[in-house]
Amino acid sequence: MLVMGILNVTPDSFADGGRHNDFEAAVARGLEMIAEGVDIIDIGGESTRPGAERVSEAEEIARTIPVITELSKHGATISIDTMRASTAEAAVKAGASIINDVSGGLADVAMLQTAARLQVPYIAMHWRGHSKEMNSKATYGDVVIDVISELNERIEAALDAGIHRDKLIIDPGIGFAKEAEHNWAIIDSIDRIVAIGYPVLVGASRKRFLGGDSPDEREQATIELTKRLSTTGVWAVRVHSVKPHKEVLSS
Ligand code: PMM
Repeated sequence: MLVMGILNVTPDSFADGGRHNDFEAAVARGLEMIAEGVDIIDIGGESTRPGAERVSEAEEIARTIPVITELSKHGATISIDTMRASTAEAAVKAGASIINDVSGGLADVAMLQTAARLQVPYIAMHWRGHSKEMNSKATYGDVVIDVISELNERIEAALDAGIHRDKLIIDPGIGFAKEAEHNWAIIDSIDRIVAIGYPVLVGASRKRFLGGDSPDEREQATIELTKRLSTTGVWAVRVHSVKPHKEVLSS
């Protein structure tokens, strides 16, 4: 299982407190992740925290592109965490080689065709709406069945837009329009998401449903979860701390 390291270049990221919000700090953290053996660095300039305001395209590009340019010089495999086709395209030109779209093509009508044209791997996440409205959309009949069916719709849309089958990766969108019970139900049935037949990415790192009273407790819970997922056929986990995850995977 691969480890995707999170590099949020945002001043308001809930999980890292915005510590990496400037270029120098972001590059330093990226280099540290490379030294720790990260497989993919996921660079994002827009917070998707519940309730978060959107940032402009210009701001998103200004935050992410210089960091991508610099870290790609060091041989890192980089994904761009964006819902915008324009940002995705600028990022790929700057050296990113994977598009990570939390909206699965729903936020920007140009995204799927852009990903198809750029011919890079495309991660389609299960998503029901922007951060400001997603908490009100956490209603499911059977969450696993509903997520699978909505992911299948996004897979169809991606294939129709010309994304090659081999370039598609799916993600159940832990914490996006989901209550704690929904997140756990998906994790308990992750084999059914894997059975859809595409590589699966899981992003649960330090998210609220993990419980715990401190960031430290959530970090421990994240590492436990990585260990659990490593035997399920999941392709990669998207995590804040690289080293403990690499360690738990090699132990
Ligand atoms: N979660 C966040 C941001 N991007 N991308 C994917 N593919 N999957 C996720 O679960 C995901 C994501 C929000 O978490 P963060 O603010 O800690 O980065």
